[in-house]
Amino acid sequence: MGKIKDASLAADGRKKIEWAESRMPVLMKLKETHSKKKTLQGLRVSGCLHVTKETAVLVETIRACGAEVAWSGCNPLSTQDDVAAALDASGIDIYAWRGLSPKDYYWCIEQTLRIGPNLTLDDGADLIFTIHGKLQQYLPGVIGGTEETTIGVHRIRAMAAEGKLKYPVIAVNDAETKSDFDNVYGTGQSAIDGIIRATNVLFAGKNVVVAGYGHVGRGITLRSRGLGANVIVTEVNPVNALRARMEGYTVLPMDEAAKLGDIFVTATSVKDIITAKHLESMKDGAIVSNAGHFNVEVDVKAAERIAKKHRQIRDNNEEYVLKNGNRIFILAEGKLVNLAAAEGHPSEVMDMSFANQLLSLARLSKEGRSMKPGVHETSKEQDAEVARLKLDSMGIAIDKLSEEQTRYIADWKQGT
Ligand code: 3DD
Repeated sequence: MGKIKDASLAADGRKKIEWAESRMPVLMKLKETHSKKKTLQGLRVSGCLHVTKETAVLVETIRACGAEVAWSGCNPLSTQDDVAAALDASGIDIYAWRGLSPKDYYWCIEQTLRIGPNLTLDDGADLIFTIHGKLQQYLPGVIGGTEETTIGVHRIRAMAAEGKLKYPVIAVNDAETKSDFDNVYGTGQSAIDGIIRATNVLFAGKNVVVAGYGHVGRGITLRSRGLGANVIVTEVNPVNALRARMEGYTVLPMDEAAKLGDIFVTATSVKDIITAKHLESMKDGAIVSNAGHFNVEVDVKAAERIAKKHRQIRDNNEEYVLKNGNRIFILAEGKLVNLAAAEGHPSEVMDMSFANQLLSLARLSKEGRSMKPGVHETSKEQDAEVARLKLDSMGIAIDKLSEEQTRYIADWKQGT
């Protein structure tokens, strides 16, 4: 049906999916409820999101809820080929393989749109970009969409601001039970996982430079410090920079930090954060990586231009020997290191992100036709539902306000 790398990997992929299912209790609980109700019955869903074992659980949940599903990856290096094979073997229309060319990347997205989606699910907005551009003929059938990541929401907001967005899109990324957990604790662990798999570097005693102190930067700095590193933060946003300083991290401009860093991780959603001049001022042996969605934060082309020579020294690890003799190691071709050099976030945290995805698709199936084109937020009630389900799955009970306490909070007359 679709196009994958190697069908013989299906059995291995199925075991990885079963592993993920065992650690995604919230999504599995929602799957039980919504598959009985056939919440997405008769709808066609086109998805563009990293093909990992966790995404496979979401894809099979969407199908169990009655939808027809077509899927592609959202980064050339993040597809787990055994998982893609398992999805293909289970009849999912999947177009994804690790290492595909930019041309094939968009070809895959286009194949998923040919089912004529009623709902789109995106991570980085490349699918939304395509259906509003080359394949506009599929727009009329779309009820609405969702967006998984920070930069994707930025792009879609920019489209909406120019009046270009033709259907409602729910910003799943902005749900508290997504960004406060996936972006912080997920990336905090998975980015370091990717760096360690590609280098086996010791973090303790090293200067780790983190560019960007948003949700993702907060996670990476937290976990780097936990491993004994000395953390330096670079920022353009004065409030985020102040937060980093008050958290005890050194804050410097990148021009200064580049001279001190042993390990660099960019997490800004902006292009050209680490450029040729930074690479040329780095110490011999510096390790450079990106944790942002798009591979624009580290100027890899500049590295190729200024290096005397370069070679692959380990999986997902390229050594660049500069004219000054220093060796710089760029990981995963400057692509998102957590998914390209490791497996992405752990299942336990994707559990909440994808619970928000499913609940948002369910909301669109009910209300989407009456929602205006534009970016819509998830609700506080949805966050509470996801958090409650997660706490239940962890066996954690919490307090409940008494009626008297609820009345007190609502009563403005009671003062000192
Ligand atoms: N992302 C990170 N790990 C992932 C995984 N294991 N499966 C699917 C997607 C995964 C990226 C997303 O967390 C998305 O929230 C993002 O890019 O922000």
